[in-house]
Amino acid sequence: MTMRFVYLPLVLVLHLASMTLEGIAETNSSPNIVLIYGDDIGYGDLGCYGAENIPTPNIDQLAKEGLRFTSGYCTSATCTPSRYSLLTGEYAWRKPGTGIAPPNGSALIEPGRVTLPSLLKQAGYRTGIVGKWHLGLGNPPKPNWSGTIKPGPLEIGFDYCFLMPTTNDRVPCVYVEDHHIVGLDPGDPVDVFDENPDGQSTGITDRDKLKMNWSHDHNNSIVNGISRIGFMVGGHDARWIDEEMADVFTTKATEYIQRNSDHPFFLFFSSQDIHVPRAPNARFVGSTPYGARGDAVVEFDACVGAIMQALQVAGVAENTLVIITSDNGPVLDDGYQDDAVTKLGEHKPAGPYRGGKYSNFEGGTRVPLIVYWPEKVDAGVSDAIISQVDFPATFAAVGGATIDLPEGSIPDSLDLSAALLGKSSTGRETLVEHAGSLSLRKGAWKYIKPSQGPALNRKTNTELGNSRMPQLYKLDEDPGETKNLASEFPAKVKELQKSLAEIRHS
Ligand code: NG6
Ligand code: CA
Repeated sequence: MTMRFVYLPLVLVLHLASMTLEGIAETNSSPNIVLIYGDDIGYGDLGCYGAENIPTPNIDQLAKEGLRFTSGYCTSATCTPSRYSLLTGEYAWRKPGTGIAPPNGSALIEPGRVTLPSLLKQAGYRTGIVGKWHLGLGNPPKPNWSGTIKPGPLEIGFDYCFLMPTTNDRVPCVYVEDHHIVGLDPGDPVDVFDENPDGQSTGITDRDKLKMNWSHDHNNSIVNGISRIGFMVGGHDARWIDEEMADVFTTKATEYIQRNSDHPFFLFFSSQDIHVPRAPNARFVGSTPYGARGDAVVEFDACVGAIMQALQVAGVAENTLVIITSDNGPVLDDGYQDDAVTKLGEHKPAGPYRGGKYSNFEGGTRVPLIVYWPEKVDAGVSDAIISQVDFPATFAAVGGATIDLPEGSIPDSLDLSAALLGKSSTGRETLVEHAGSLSLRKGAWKYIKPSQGPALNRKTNTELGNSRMPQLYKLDEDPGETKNLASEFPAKVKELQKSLAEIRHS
């Protein structure tokens, strides 16, 4: 497949091809693209990013033979907005209502909109997602859980989905394949509520019977011995077993690869690891000194190994672009008592960075980013700044998408294919980071906009980076954001404030 451009009146033209990419398109049929997305995996959680005592041999191997980024970012310090940005190419903070989606949340991405999968579909790809969704399903007031669940991924460009609908700590605890709950007995329909509808036992009434105790919230319906956020009724035969989830997703991903190996495909493998409740399979329990949190990273690594194996078996490993990254930074106690805090020891989940999930500091959004494509990407380390909001334009370029974009499509997405594939060391000039406030990174400088939010998330013990005063940090000299230079460099503060305002209002 070759790269084609269609210039139509009244369409935005995405500037896709550098010479290098045209070269790729000439010599190569479109690569398969496999995006492996971790949940809450921090910058410092993988061996190749400095973690000790967490064996991640599969990922480390890809990092060694591929390209490892030091400035790869998700757009936001929580899941739903990061995923929204990744799929739409629009910074989520532009769109109200894209915060953490509740159990009954409706579809957040409008059907028919140009998205990462729709662009690849247009380029002739088959497009599938396996794993966590958390971008809402159905129309208001709530998804038709026991009927046809739509709109969802299939209405925004995926042609196959096998989903965990929200998060593993939220109901409903069932899998959804295409438009239906898997294994649902029609005589035992599923429904989901904010309030306890039937006086069922909960994490509060039956706390002593739980297999994993909660620490805050997470004390509603009990499924598989673990209490969750929200109440579900029905679907007893369809309920998942947390300890099997990674295997279920890996099997579905492997089958997807096998089914589509004769055709270019895009697979979004969206793992539940290492989000709470962390319940890795018994095979991984005890494989790190850090309890379930460390063991879940090892499980994630094993999923990566299984997917690479499936690509080998299908005979497509050489011409598949594999990207590994995460949806937000790390957190220890996110609602369950699972030893993540007590067994932390010397481990630094965010590496050298401050804060973590929910934080404006770098720990919130600077995440691992590894790119592996044996045919095209040389081994190395890149300091180019790349955001996941760039994935739609970038993957479209790699996949040779015909670009026919209605105005306003993927508005914040830059084609950084040359940087992603290691042909250029130049990434984004400016990057907006999103947590409680907004921050702007420009080169080594980072400005955090003043906000009224608390400095500390007391539940998770995360430094949030909120301050009523402007903050300015020089990340090359002070990666840990310890020294606020705002009063020393007022002109730099002004410059970054102006850039941020321009981007916000563009
Ligand atoms: C928060 C939950 C947290 C986690 C998060 C979503 C509370 C107090 N905390 O609201 O446990 O579920 O939502 O995580 O309920 S994310 O990675 O999907 O964004
Ligand atoms: Ca997450």
